[in-house]
Amino acid sequence: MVSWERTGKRFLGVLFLSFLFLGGCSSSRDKSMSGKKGSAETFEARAHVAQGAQGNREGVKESLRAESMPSSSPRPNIIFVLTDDLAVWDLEAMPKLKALITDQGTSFSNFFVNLSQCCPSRASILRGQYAHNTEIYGNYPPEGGFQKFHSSAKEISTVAVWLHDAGYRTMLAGKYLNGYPTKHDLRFIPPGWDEWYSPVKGDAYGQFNYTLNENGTLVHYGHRPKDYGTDVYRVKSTDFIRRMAKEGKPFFCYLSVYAPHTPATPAPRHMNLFPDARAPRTPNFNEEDVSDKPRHIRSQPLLSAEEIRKIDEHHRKRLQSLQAVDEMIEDLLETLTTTGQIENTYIFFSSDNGFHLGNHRQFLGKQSPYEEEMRVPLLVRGPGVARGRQVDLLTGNIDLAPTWAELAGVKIPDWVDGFSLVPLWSPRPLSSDSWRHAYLLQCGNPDETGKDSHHPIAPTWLVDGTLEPPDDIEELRRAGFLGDIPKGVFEVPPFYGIRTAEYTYIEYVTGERELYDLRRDPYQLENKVERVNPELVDQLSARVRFLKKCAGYTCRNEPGE
Ligand SMILES: [Ca+2]
Ligand SMILES: [Ca+2]
Repeated sequence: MVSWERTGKRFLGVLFLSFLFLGGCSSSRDKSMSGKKGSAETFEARAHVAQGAQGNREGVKESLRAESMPSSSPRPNIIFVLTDDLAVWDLEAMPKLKALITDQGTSFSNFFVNLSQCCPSRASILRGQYAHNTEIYGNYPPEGGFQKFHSSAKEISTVAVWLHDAGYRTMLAGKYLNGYPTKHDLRFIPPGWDEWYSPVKGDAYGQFNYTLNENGTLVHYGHRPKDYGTDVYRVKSTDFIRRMAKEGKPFFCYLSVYAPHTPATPAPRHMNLFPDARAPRTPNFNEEDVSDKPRHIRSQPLLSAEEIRKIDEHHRKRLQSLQAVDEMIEDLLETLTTTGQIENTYIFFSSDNGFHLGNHRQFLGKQSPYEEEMRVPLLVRGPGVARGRQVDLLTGNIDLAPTWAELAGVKIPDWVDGFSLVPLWSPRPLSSDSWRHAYLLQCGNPDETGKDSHHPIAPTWLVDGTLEPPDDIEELRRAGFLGDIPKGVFEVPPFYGIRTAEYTYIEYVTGERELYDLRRDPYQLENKVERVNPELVDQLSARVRFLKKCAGYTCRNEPGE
């Protein structure tokens, strides 16, 4: 039997950041940095990419646009299916998604989130910015949450607003931002959304017994099979598609399901599937030797047999909960076909963050800088999208909004940090020389971290049960951990770092660092930071320092590449 405390530590460790001391990161910038072309030529090419979508330059990107989107075509529809906490390996349990999207389009094999947590990632998706520019570093105020996004006026300019203002009909079904809405205004609809179906009360994460704000009207869903959340969001979306097809309006459908987030409730019809499934036993599962790792990992004992049993059980529920999403994909495609929209619609599939299941001795959760948490799938199908192509350039959640803006023919605001991905799936894709060479990774807000050693538990108004449950707190509630959070728990200290084609390099506020040579060590088993040439560490550190302060143009133009 696993002790409450042990399990509690595991949950808390992966779910909460803490406010620790800011470690000093000092190293001088090295001009040789990436070893790639470091010339004005590359800079120019990158500037070109950055500005191509604004339509004020001609060249490669513009010609690619012309090829992929003939100007005589009507503006394309865009559907975004956003799962919650889905990890790359979960796709193996989604055969319809593979047949209908992956095999018919382009998949991005190195697509990362900047911060592996729900609200920060979703804010980055909506605005095309890293967390230091959305200023959403967590799921709860004061670091983040819906309230901060709303009160800091970040909502005034999201991709929904851009597309709406350009004549698109925009619709969101499912999860918006953690902490939405305020209890003073359950009917609030953020700017830019023409249609809105998002939970405001009850147990949306549990998929039953919740209330949706449906365009300003509160509608309760109970515990009948047809109240199952994923199915409800599916019906809202297919109905929206049918109506838009009749009206002849281009549409943007943001379909944000809760699967496979904890508690990973499957639809009743899927409850008995995958009876023998086990969490992937990757080489880093229950990592044998963690002497190379930072203290918060090093201090974890090996997972017990009982903990591994729980991990496998949770994995089965996650896969079961994804079956309704897989069916939803089929229904979306069928609806697009019967309404004549399939040839003019882009479908994107992704996740807001990855998930670990026993990797590096971590029980269940996210937030760490490892591949299982930071890498998520991005699958795209649509007009002009190469079939069966895999793109391995570094891409991420800040690239979605500019991509959709370009597809819609909308000017991308200069402050957007990400790139449009459109050139990457075109017949003549960009070379790696003209693309980014590093993606910023982080947990929390390391540069503003205070001297207090522990992250505060969410304010009581967030856990009073009357609002959409913020996900992490809900996980704790279900696990029976609310009300008595132990001190001194396993925490992921805030960090900044980068993912390049070759390396993951991380600097924690504790002063600890991690460096993995991904070509030789894709499972991140050997932290090499003390064993490589210090010049390499200096170079990577300088790149972290640059990217963590970047904004707009500078994020798209890292010098020295
Ligand atoms: Ca999530
Ligand atoms: Ca190791």
